[in-house]
Amino acid sequence: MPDANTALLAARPSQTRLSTVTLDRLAPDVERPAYDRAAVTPGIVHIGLGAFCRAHLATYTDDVLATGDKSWGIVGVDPLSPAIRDALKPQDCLYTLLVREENRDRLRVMGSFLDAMATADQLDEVLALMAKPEIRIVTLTVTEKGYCQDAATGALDEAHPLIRADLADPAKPRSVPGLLAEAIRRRRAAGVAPFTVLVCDNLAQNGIKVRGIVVRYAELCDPDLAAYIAGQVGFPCTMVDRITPATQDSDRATVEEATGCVDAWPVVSEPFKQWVIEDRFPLGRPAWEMAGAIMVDDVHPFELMKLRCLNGAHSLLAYLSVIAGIETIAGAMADPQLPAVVQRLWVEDLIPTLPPVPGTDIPAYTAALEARFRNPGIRHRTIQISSDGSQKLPPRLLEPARELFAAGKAPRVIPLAVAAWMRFLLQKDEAGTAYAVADPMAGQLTGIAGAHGTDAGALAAALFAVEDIFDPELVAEDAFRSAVVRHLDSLMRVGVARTLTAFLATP
Ligand code: CS2
Repeated sequence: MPDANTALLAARPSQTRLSTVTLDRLAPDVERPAYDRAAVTPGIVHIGLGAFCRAHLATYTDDVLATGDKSWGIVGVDPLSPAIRDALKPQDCLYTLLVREENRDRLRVMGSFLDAMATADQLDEVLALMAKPEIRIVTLTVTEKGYCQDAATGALDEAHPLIRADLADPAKPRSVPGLLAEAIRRRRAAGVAPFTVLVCDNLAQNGIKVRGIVVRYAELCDPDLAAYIAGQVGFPCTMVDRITPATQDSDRATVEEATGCVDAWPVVSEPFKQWVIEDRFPLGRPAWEMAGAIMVDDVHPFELMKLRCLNGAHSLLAYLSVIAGIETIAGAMADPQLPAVVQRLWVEDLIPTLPPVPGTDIPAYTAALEARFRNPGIRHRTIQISSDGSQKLPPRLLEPARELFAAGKAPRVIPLAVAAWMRFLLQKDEAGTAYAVADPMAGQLTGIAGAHGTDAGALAAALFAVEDIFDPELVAEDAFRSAVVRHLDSLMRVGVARTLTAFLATP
C-alpha cells in the first residue's frame, strides 16, 4: 500500500489538511459530523481499517452518534500495516466519504472513528483497549482470508503460519483469531464480561464460522478459555453490503477540489447500503436501526441472497473481465454479452438455491443489483475483485453448485465462472498483458497453472484436487468436471467473446 500520507503532504505542503480545526473551512455543501465529537467515548473496537468499514459501519454509527447517544465511538485497529492509521491520525481520524451517484457526488466527513491504531507497533495498547469494560462490541472487516480459515470447510487452518506462531506465544498474537482470544482472556482475568464479536465479512454464516474458528484456536492453547468463549461470547451473524472500490489518487484529487481540504485517505462508495444484523448483543449496541439497519432473528436468508447474487456475480464478471482486458464492473456491464451471462447466473443457478427472504422480492433485488453494477461513477476494478479467489469461490459459487446437484439439477453458469478463474490463474490476459494473482494460495495455484499451461483437462484436474477450495463431493460430479473443462478449453483456444457467444446460443 502506498504511503499516501507522506506522498500527498510532500506534494502539497501548503494546502490545508482535513482535521478538527479545519472542519469549518470545508466547502459549505460538505456534510460534517452533526454532534460534538469531543463528547463521544469509544464503545466499539473495529479490526480492519480498509475502505469498506469506513463507508459502511462508520456511516451507520455516525448517524447514531448524531441522535445523541455518545457512547459508541469507534477505535479502528489495522492488523496488517500502519499505513491507514498514519494517514488518518494527523487528520484526527476524520476522512471524507465520496458517495458517487449517477449524476452527482455527495461528500460527507465522517466522525465516528475516534482513534486509529496498528497492531504492528501498538499490540499491547490494542489489547489493553480491547480489555476495557466500555468496549462492548468488536467489529471486524479483515476479508475472508483474515480469519486463517480453510476456505472449503470454514474451519481454522491449524497449519497457518500465523496460527502456529500465535499458539507458540498466545500473549503476543498476530492473527485475528489469536487477537480475539487473547483480548477475551484478559477481560475474563479482569472480571470484565466479554464483548460481542460482530464479523462484517462476506463469509457464509459469518458469526457461526468465526466463533468455531476462535473456539478451536483457544482449544489448542487454553481449553478452559475455549469453553468460556463457547459458552459466553456472542457472535451474531450479519449481512453487510455497500460497493466500495479501493481509493485511487484521482479520488484524493476530486475530494480535495470539492472540499477545499487535503484528505490523505478518503473513501468512495455507491449510494446504496444495507445491513442486516442478528440482534444478540448482551452488553448493548448502538441503535443502528435508526440509521436503517435491519435487526432480525435469522440473517441466513439475507446473507445467502447477497453472497450469491451480488458477490457471486462479481466474481464471475471479474474473472471473465480480467482475461478479456475489461477494467471495471461498469465496463463489464457495457459489454454486449456479459450482462446476459450474469442474468443467466442469477436465474438459472443462484436464485433456485435461495430460501424466501423476508420482505424481499428477489427478482427486484437482482434488477437493482444490475443497476448498481452499471453505476458509471463507481470505478470498481475487476482486478481488485479477482483477488483471493480461493477464499471467495467456495461460499459464492461452489456451495450453490453443490446444492443444485444435491437437488438433482446441474449448474449451467457456475462452471463457466470456475473455468474463468482457472484461466485467470495463467496471469496473462488475451492481449498478452501480464497481471499478478493476489491470493493467499497464489504460489500453489499459479504453480499448478504454470505446470499445466494450455492443457485444459490437466489444469482443471490438478486444481480440482486442491481440497482447500473444492469439496470432493462437488468435483466427483462428472457433469461439473466436464462442463468446467469444456469452458476452460474454449476460453484458452478462442477467448472470452467467442466462448460467451457460443454459451449464450445454447438454451
Ligand atoms: C466484492 C465485494 O471484492 C469483492 O469480492 O465482491 O467487495 C463487494 O463489492 C461487497 O461485498 C459489496 O457489499
